[in-house]
Formats: sequence, structure tokens, C-alpha cells
Amino acid sequence: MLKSKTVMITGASAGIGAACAHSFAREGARLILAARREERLSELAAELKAEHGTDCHLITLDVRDRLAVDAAIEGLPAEWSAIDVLINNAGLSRGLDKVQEGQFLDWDEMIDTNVKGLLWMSRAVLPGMVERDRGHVINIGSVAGRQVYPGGNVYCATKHAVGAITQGLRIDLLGTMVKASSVDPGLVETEFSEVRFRGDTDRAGQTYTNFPPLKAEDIAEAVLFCATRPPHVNVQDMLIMPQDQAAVYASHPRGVK
Ligand code: NDP
Ligand code: 8X3
Repeated sequence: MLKSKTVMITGASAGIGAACAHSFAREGARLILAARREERLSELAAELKAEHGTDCHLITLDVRDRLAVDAAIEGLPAEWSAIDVLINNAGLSRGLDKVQEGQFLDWDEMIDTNVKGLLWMSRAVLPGMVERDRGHVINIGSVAGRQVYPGGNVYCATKHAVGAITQGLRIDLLGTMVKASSVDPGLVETEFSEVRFRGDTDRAGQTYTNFPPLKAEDIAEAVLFCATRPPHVNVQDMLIMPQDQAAVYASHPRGVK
């Protein structure tokens, strides 16, 4: 079903994005991989070529830069320009400050990446999908888009926005065969917490010691499931949690061996 389909993944240099690249490559897709860390993308593309013979087109891109996003999509070589699936995965959190103590630059970074970056990407790619009357935008939301936890304020707000944008997209795309989905993970062990705590690996590591977290591959397989339904089926949203995490503030402290 994905053989020779063109799939674009933002934030492909790590975590869930890189895992999606592996899953979609395994199924025969050709990949447009975007992120800021060029070297990581090159390493990933070399791995995918060796493992699956995957053709990759790499774009060094900061999704916060609207003009760069437009230029990247407009500048795609003809053989890469008809994107079948866009996975809006690039995202991050910064800190766990209370609003009354919040850092303006952290707020800017989360809102500009998680909300505006996702919108710039969608706005650039969707007209082509609508014109071709096929395509699929899959947004990586979060359980943080359904609940709010202490210190989560702005990050949770950005993920609530992702949920609203996906619902809005579904309505806007009615009458076309273009799909929109939101895949919302609970706790996944990636570089996410290292970024949130600005390289404090000890603190980041603590995030994943209470119970076995999800793996990036678990989410990649869910994204793949969404992307491989028949044309009349649109998985609108999907919440995937670790077995021991029932809600952002309700988990079972089983520990991790
Ligand atoms: P990682 O930190 O491992 O990966 C984040 C990816 O986003 C990196 O590839 C990074 O690439 C990219 N990225 C960040 N900012 C930008 C930017 N401005 N422009 C382009 N790319 C950017 O985290 P995850 O894999 O966990 O996160 C992926 C998504 O999953 C995020 O949207 C996150 O909110 C969401 N999520 C994560 C959960 C978790 O527990 N880990 C749970 C629920 C949702 P680079 O730095 O090279 O640009
Ligand atoms: C990331 C999951 O619960 O750490 O979206 O915010 S959480």
C-alpha cells in the first residue's frame, strides 16, 4: 500500500520521527526527511538505504521558519513534489515552570514549533494534496493534548491546539479524499525529556524509571496503521498509553527492570 508512496516526516532526526522513517521505509515508501540536524538525517538515510534500499530526500529545516518551510516545499524536485503522507512530528517541550514563573523564550519555542510549525507545514503541503484529491496529514499530538499536568501549561496548550487543528482539518477537507489524523502518545522514551530539561540527562532519565514507557517504535507502528487504512477509512485520533499510565497523573509505579 505504501510502495513508492512519498512520505514526508518532520523531526526525523530522532525519537518518534526516526522510528516512523524506519517503519515506512520497511513498507517500501520513499521518504522526505526534515529536521535541523543535517548529520543525523544523513546517517538515518544511509541506514535506510542499506536496510531497505530506501530513496530519501533530505531537507535541513527549522519548521518555525515559515519562509524556509514554503521554500522547501516549493523547491522540491519534481519527483518528490507529490507528497502522499505528511507526518507533522517535529515538536518539543521546555521546562515545567508555573505560568507565573514562565520563561517567554520557552513559550515562544514551544508555540512556534508545535503549533505554528505544524501549521506552516500543513499550509504548504495541503494545496497539492487537495488538487490531487489524495493524501494524508498525520499530526503527532499527545495525551498532553487531552489533559493538563503540573507545569505542563504551555506545552499542554500546544498539544490541545494540535488536536483542535486536526479536528478543523477534517472539517475543512470534507468532500475531498484527503485524510487527517492525530496520533496521541502517552510517555515515550526518546530525547524529549533531555530537550525539556536542556541536557540534564539525570533528570531526564528519572522520567522513565517509574514504569516501562512506550518506545518510539510503538508510535511509529500506530502512525503506519493510520496511513494504511483503505480510502474510505479515516482514523481521526488515537490515544496510545503505556500499560502502567492511565492518565498523565495516574500511573502504577511498577519500576523498570
Ligand atoms: P525527540 O526530542 O526525540 O525528537 C524531536 C524531533 O523534533 C527531533 O527530530 C528534532 O530534530 C525535531 N524538532 C524539534 N524542533 C524542531 C524544529 N524547530 N524544526 C524541525 N524539527 C524540529 O522527541 P520525540 O520523538 O518524543 O517527539 C516527537 C513528537 O512527539 C513531538 O511532537 C512531541 O511533542 C511528541 N510526543 C512525545 C512524547 C514523548 O513522551 N516523548 C509523548 C507525546 C507526544 P532537530 O533537533 O534535529 O531539529
Ligand atoms: C509528551 C508526553 O506526558 O510528557 O507529550 O507531556 S508528556
